[in-house]
Amino acid sequence: MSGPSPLSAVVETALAPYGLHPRGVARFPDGAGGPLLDDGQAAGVVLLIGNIGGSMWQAFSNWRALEGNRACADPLDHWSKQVIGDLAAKTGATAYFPSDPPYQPFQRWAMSAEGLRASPLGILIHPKFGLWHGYRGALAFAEDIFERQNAPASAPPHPCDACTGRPCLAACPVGAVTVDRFDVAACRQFLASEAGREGCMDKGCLARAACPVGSHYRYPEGQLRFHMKALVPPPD
Ligand code: B12
Ligand code: SF4
Ligand code: SF4
Repeated sequence: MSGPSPLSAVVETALAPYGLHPRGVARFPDGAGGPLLDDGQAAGVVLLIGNIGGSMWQAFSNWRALEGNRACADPLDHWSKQVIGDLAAKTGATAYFPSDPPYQPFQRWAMSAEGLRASPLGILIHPKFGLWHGYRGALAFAEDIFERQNAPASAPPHPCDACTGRPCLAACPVGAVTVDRFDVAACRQFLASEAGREGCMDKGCLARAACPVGSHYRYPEGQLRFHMKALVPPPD
């Protein structure tokens, strides 16, 4: 197995205090299919950055508790842009963020980088971290400057293929999660009800919680509530 390239090590070390992790490299030979860099060139490579379980929650909460940050709208996006934007400036990368329109295909990049596949909830499932991981940004570079890890003999196992009973599908109180689609309207309607406020809004998505894979990485309660709040659009 080859060791990390110097840039991988720089990125990993810089992200560690924030509880963020490099989450694999998506490659675009000859720039085909990749995003554009700040200088208009096509990117050759994108390094994904994200959280694993509650890894970022303490650092983010500490930042959010500071006087000047308490009233910040979209605080997690703001924090991610500070941390990952700084790193982009230091490494000469173009930074991309998942919530910025036009939406970049973060999930497609992650599928290519780590061989992950989607669960019935639409969230990509990781064989070890289950549904408890997300993406906070990505660094795009012109050249493929990351060392290639030895390719695994086969794609990582997709946990949903071997899942008996698929408990995530049965756990949603309003049947919003099906194999074919995630019914956003039904989910949001339930979240606005009293049962929804006491259930998913307070404890996190019951369908996500029902998945047995990576339960050790389940988000802490504060993080679960934070993400659920973000799922409900503000009243008009
Ligand atoms: C719009 C959006 C939503 C919309 C979905 C509307 C819809 N039906 O399409 C809403 C607001 C409902 C939503 C909800 C959630 N989302 Co969302 N969402 C996005 C966002 C910002 C853009 C998706 C997109 O259009 N991409 C553009 C296309 C071109 O990219 P793509 O990779 O080629 O396309 C993939 C997705 O579109 C995906 N997809 C299609 N339909 C749906 C539906 C859902 C619910 C999801 C999650 C994905 C998904 O399939 C495509 C192929 O893989 C992405 C970030 C991003 N930039 O990708 C996050 C993202 C997909 N969401 C994410 C998450 C975690 C959630 C929630 C779980 C948030 C929460 N509350 O905790 C919920 C799911 C609710 C639940 N019950 O589980 C994560 C997924 C991480 C992962 N491990 O895969 C992402 C990547 C954001 C992140 N910061 O990590 N989301
Ligand atoms: S409960 Fe089963 S089908 Fe659902 S996400 Fe988890 S492994 Fe996949
Ligand atoms: S948040 Fe609640 S209503 Fe929405 S999909 Fe998850 S379990 Fe269903």
